[in-house]
Amino acid sequence: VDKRDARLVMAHMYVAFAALAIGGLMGLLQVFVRSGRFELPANIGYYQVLTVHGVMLGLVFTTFFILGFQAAAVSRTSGTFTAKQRLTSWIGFWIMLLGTVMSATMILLNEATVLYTFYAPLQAHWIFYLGLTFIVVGSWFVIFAHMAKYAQWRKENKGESSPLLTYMVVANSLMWFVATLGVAAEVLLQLLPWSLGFIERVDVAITRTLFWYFGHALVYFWLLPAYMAWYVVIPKVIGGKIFSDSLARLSFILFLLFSIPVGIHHQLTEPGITEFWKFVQVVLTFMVIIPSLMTAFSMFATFELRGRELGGKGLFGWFHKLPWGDARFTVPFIGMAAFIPAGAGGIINASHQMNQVIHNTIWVTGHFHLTVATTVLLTFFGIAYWLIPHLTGRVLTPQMNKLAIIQAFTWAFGMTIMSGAMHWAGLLGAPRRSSYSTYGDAAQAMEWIPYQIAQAVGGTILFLGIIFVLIIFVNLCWFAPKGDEEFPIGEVDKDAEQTPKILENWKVWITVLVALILVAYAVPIMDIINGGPLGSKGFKLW
Ligand code: HAS
Repeated sequence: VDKRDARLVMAHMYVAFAALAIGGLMGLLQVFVRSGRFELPANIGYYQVLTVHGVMLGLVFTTFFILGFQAAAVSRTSGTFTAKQRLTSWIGFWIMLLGTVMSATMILLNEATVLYTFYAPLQAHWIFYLGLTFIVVGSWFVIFAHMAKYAQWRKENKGESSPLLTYMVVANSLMWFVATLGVAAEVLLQLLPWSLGFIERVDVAITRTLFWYFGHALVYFWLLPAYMAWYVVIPKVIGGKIFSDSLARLSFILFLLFSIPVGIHHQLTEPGITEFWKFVQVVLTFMVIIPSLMTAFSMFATFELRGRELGGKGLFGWFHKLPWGDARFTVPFIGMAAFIPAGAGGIINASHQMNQVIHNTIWVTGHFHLTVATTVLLTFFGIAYWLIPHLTGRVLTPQMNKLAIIQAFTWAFGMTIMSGAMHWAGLLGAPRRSSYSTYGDAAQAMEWIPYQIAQAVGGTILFLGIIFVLIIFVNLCWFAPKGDEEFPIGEVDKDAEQTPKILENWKVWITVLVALILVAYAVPIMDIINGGPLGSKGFKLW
């Protein structure tokens, strides 16, 4: 990656890792409070801490890390940005940073204790919402710059299939753009005018529906950069080949199509949306599981082919041949392994009837700590261990490599305890997003206490993991020895099929995407606007 592009990417990384440090500390405070053994100072509220934790990690760390990584990916595979593209990216970066400072200040002043989902009826200071608008608008500048580079590449290489990593960035960016239109509408048409006193009331169901239209795609915006590393980087790190270029592209297209028209699976217990539309979106949710199953298949194939190439015999002999001592592989691998139970949990959540059992319980918190806070996060750490030194002109030393592997095992251990306890307590009915309470010593609530203590133990181990990763980050930025660290890009297996041209025909996919969104959302939103299916005319099915 060119030095000028490297500076741009590193700017994103500094913000991301600062957010990780703050958000991680807030996580530690939270598990302590919920254990019932610790009280926050009187002037700091539990929900304020929870908001900082969710916003810093779920929104700020992820967005800055992802956009930085995607910039590096495009620059590495499609060529250095032009001055105009780089400037657009920088403008986007500064707008996002300004928005982050505005929103974070309001949370710290306790003027925006609305959690990371920030929908009504909770209301924040208008500066918080304006800050969020800046984050979204800034991100548009950044992704437009990346897409401009892609368009330039295609113009200069007519008829050729674009570099796989750039293609993946474009798919994720398109998904982000279409999804953020929902949250932009929520903030600009409802929350911002409401907080400024221009309108007296907002429709809570609309704000939630618009939020989840964006919110579920948001989770795949986090996941897809991890998949980019799994498909393109990991094969090179293990010395193997990409199993299939077409399969990788197809799975990204399926994510583009099915990530958005599924948000109602977060609202399965809500009145105001009929069972029929909930059913439609549950079916579409099951469609979005398919590209993850394809990814699992592809990864297993890559690993097995490489392991056998290295002489692995028998059913599982190939498994031992993989480079377990290399943090660039082992750290994301632990993330992949975590995605097996994490994904199974997601399928439970999406199954309408089972959702009634777990919805709004701490099971859901357990689910997303396995998905985003383990699968995605460990993969991002694995990326940072080669990307940061690549950009700073340093190398990952054997000591840091060892610490990185220890970090990942520490993380997996802490998370098994914390997330395991969350899942179990959720099945016993423990609510999510609640401070410590024994609910008048109710027998049911007393059952949750041991699990809450387990969460505090797991959370403390996780915090240790954050300290390790911050040590490695600082080392790779400023102290590691100078040298050349590779930006690994895999090659496609020679036996793989030719990639069909249709996969790069965005007009087709955007049309299908818009059609799916209209099918999934037009009627539910009209229903809510017209007073809802539970309105005065009585309950109608659709
Ligand atoms: Fe989820 C709630 C359904 C995936 C994040 N999810 C959440 C929330 C978050 C979140 C943050 O349907 C809470 C939001 C809130 O604050 O309220 N989720 C799913 C489904 C999937 C899924 C069906 N979620 C994710 C991912 C996330 C994420 C990914 C973040 C990155 N989720 C739900 C539902 C809810 C929900 C409901 C609402 C619950 C409620 O009622 O509130 C699927 O995408 C999962 C598919 C995944 C798989 C796994 C494939 C496995 C792979 C690994 C292969 C491993 C290898 C290694 C090769 C089918 C790819 C080999 C290993 C060896 C050990 C040999």
